Amino acid sequence: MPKPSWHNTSQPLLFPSNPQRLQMSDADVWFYPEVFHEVEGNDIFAALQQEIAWRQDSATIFGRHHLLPRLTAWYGDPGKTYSYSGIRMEPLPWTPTLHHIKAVIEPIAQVEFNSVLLNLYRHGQDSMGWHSDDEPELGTNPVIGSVSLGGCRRFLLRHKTDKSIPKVEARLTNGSFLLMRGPTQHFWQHHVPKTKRPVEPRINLTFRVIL
Ligand SMILES: O=C(O)CCC(=O)C(=O)O
Ligand SMILES: [Mn+2]
Repeated sequence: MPKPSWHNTSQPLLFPSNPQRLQMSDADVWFYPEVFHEVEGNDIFAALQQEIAWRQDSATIFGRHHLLPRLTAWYGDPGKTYSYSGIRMEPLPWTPTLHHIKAVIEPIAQVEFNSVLLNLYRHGQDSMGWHSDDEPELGTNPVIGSVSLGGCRRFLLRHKTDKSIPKVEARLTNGSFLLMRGPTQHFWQHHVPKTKRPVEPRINLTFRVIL
């Protein structure tokens, strides 16, 4: 199988593990169930749990501070600052584990990422509210490369304006990779709901290109 060129971003994705294109209008979303095998996924999870400087941030909503229902961290190239919900994050330098993950997913995404937001969902009550990854520093059509490790959580997408379009659900399993690109962030929001089911902790990494 020919290797995709770094510059040929219009090509469909040629890489491993049975990619599935999610059936969504106004969007370009691909799911790769097993970019990392289960054992490697577990090892990477353990390494990240140790080596990442996890922080408990709070967001300010209507003047009140709320703890985010998850731990977060921001890593990337120097100067790639990221702001959301009133939180400004300076990047920490790439770790060897992050370098490894980045090297695996970049040929799939055909993009060179320069930063990553990490989320640690400690238990089923940790979550992520509805949002789009559409901050101005991500440019017009952001490419978001999302790696999931550890416990499996539901990931839901809903169209922003056409309420007749049903929600789309993916189960983000250990070692999986979800790629969102093209107009997706203009038209769709996504979230990770809380669950009462017992779930293992989960780490999600969303690799991004900050302009
Ligand atoms: O945990 C996930 O799968 C989603 C994370 C996410 O949407 C984000 O970091 O912007
Ligand atoms: Mn997001």
